[in-house]
Amino acid sequence: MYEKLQPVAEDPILALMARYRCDTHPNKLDLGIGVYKDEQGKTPIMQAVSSAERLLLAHETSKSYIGPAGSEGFNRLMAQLVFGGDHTVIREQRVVSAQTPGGCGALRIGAELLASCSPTGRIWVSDPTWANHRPLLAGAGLEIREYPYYDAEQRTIRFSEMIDTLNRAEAGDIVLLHGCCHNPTGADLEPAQWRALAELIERRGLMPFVDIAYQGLGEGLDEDAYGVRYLADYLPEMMVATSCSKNFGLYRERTGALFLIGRTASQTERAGGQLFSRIRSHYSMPPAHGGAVVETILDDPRLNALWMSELNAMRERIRYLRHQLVDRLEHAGVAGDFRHIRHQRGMFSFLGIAREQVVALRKQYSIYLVDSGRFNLAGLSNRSVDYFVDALAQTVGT
Ligand code: PLP
Ligand code: TYF
Repeated sequence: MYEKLQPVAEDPILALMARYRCDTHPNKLDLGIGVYKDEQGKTPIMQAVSSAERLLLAHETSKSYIGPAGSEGFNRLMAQLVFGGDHTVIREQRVVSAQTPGGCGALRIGAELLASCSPTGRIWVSDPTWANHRPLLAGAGLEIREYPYYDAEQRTIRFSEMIDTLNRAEAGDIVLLHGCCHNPTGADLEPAQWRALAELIERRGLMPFVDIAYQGLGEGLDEDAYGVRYLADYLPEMMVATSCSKNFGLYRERTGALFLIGRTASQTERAGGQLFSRIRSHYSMPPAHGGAVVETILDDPRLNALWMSELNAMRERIRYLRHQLVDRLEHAGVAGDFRHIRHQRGMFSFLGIAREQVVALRKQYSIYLVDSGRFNLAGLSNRSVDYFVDALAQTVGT
């Protein structure tokens, strides 16, 4: 039976990670996959996470099933983290939460439910967007359309073109938005742009689906949630996918959450039933461990403070590296305009170099970036930034 199956293209980002692991160059540099690294190039377990795991090991009493929604405590605390403790949607009981296997699980289940109720079955995604959005959303049966987002020449958001395109979307169409730290561009909407977008979404009868996978890694936990909180305030309905992979460093534990917001408490509850039914038919229920770690941290003032200080340190290191890199590129006189890297947010920016130059960096210097020229700032260190700048000077010229 399997002989009928055709070979399939690998996930380009995961493939890059595998190639990096096999590379033996002493100065090899992984700026590909979006994983945080420290000054030593390691992705450490956060101390708050290790402490929570020790507590769980000492006090956990059962591994029995928990149910399709996952842990009630995790869901409550995550809704507070994303929306803010006293948000209207929480007070009015207009949010149903589900613990999911990572942000990917949340995106897929959200898409499954939306595909069954959107009258058009269409979703608009930014051009460009995270490559994984396509299989996750189209796999659920949604038809994908693109709205203009990033101007690679000007290194700015094409906001008026984005608005013009979405103004032509049909009522019932879904719009996927990156809550913060846009992947792959690093270019985020400003508060005034979120407000204009909310007005458009309401006027056109569109359904927002916000993917917020990097809360706390841009400007701060509250600042990064401005857009998602504003939309939740302004609009009657929406869907939100979040992830604990980056801000809790729980990547392989597959920990995330999906939030469904409805018009009224009773409608939300009914839609939630449908959501849990989709979960049952996909994977029955989420893995427990990552969610238990997050719940333990968010529920304990001491661990919560430790986690926030670790998260702040990660964010500040990325911001420092953004400035370090641009300072050194400018000092070395590397050809090109890199100023956008200073003020963009999160792990990623585009370098703005050609694909051949990306390939040359990989072949000649063992420096790994995604073919588009997207690179992960958190993969750099004080030590490696000079190697990177020298390699760029050789590859693109001065
Ligand atoms: N959404 C975006 C834009 C991402 O970059 C990621 C991943 O890193 C995710 C969602 C979800 O990731 P995970 O499934 O590992 O939580
Ligand atoms: O864009 C990235 O690098 C991260 C990590 O299939 C990632 O979002 C990449 C590919 C993938 C899952 C996670």
